[in-house]
Amino acid sequence: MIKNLRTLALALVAIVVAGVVSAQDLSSQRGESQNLGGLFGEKIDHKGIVINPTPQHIKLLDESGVSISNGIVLKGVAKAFSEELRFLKQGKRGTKLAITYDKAANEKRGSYTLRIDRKGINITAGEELGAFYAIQTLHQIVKSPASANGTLPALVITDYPDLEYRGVVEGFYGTPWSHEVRLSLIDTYGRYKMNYYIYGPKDDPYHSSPYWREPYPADKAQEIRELVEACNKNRVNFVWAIHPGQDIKWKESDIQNLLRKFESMYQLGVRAFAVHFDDISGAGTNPYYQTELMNILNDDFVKVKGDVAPLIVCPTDYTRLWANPTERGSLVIYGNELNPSIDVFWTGDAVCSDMTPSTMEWISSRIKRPALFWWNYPVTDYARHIMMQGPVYGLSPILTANETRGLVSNPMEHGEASKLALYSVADYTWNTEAYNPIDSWERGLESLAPEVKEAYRLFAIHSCDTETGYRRLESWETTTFGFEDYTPQ
Ligand code: LOG
Repeated sequence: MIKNLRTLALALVAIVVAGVVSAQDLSSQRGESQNLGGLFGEKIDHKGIVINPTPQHIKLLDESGVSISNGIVLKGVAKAFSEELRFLKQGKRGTKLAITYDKAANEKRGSYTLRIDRKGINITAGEELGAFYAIQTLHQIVKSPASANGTLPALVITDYPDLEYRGVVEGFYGTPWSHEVRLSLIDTYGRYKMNYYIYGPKDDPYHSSPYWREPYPADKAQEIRELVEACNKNRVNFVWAIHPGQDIKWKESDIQNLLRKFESMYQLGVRAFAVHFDDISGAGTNPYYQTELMNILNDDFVKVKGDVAPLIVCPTDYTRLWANPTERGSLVIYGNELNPSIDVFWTGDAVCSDMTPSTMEWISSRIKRPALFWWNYPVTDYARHIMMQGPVYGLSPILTANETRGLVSNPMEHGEASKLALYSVADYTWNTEAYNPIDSWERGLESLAPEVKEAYRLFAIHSCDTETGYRRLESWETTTFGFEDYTPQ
């Protein structure tokens, strides 16, 4: 009887799962790379000072630490950051915290120096953004085990981001994130110095067909307004993307429709835009028309407004899997026609694949600029029964801003459960050379679930692989049931 009930329950689950998958079955496009190797790194002893993303340089000073038990006194421009510094007790007595701007120190946008010594806490930054990043670092030092007794370790951190784009593209099929989850994620981006949130959920009908021409209804418009505000607070660029290619008419009327839609988004506070031509068929795929449209949007919108960021475009040929490699291919046409200020997405040798020097070289030489990597990880819209909790790996540690504009991760429709992967995406994009997948993963588990880290880790280590397409190493500490013995059904 019990067995029958169990069989019935399993059958019901199977029906539900089958229903979900067939709603948007992407498995046919998964005849691609089967990567398993490449996971490296080991857990490091951070001596009680845990900072994510990993700073470029940390020097411990040979002196006693700085007490914050009596609170801190904000000096000079630091007063403007009292809200961001609310994790510290602020008053008229205590340790001094000063922020100084030094334009010469701004070779890389967002650079800063944080010095904690007997004179107090001193932040030097090229500009406001660097000061914000220094405060995120300080916050993590305050929460680190080494500071548990109310005394911060004496140290100097000199830091800056390696890549320009560090963030997220909400670009998956399936239920778009809820407003609450988006707001919570945006705070996470701020905490880990990620600076881009590209909004492009495939199943938002006002982003894609059939309603991309229409303005958002009032309640949804209000939500977008709030997302922009939350991003501004967290120094994240909110990029609103449109996906018009399936039914676009290459006529003046649709150019006007696009400009009108952009204007309505501008009114909601949006100051950065992208156009996605992925996953379409028919007339919309024409690379001459695509690039001409982008140039018009650049001339008639971006330049006219004056306060809008450079555009981003996702070509239809966004992967080497089907891109025509020749001089007559669409990517060379992009290279010749597209205004050089416009950034171009690339997903690599396959739809879901590693970011390697060779794939970046392949695309950049055609589009005549470094590409922006759209990383299809930890997205699971092609394997919806999986919860991706493994280490983030497959991202080359030798890539620099010369070879790529940066990387945005396309996460799972489960926003909260994507935070573990995003923790490490932030780590990699800030400091590519120091990136240590295993250590980053261990820190991520600890920071997300400090009270139940071991239980979370046990679950996570056995919940990594997609079982199809972009394979990921799983259960690697298990000796009784080796990964290589597993055969996907
Ligand atoms: C879509 C994306 C989807 C992803 C993973 C791009 C540029 N577009 O094959 O929306 O989440 O694959 O299934 C895609 O990757 N197309």
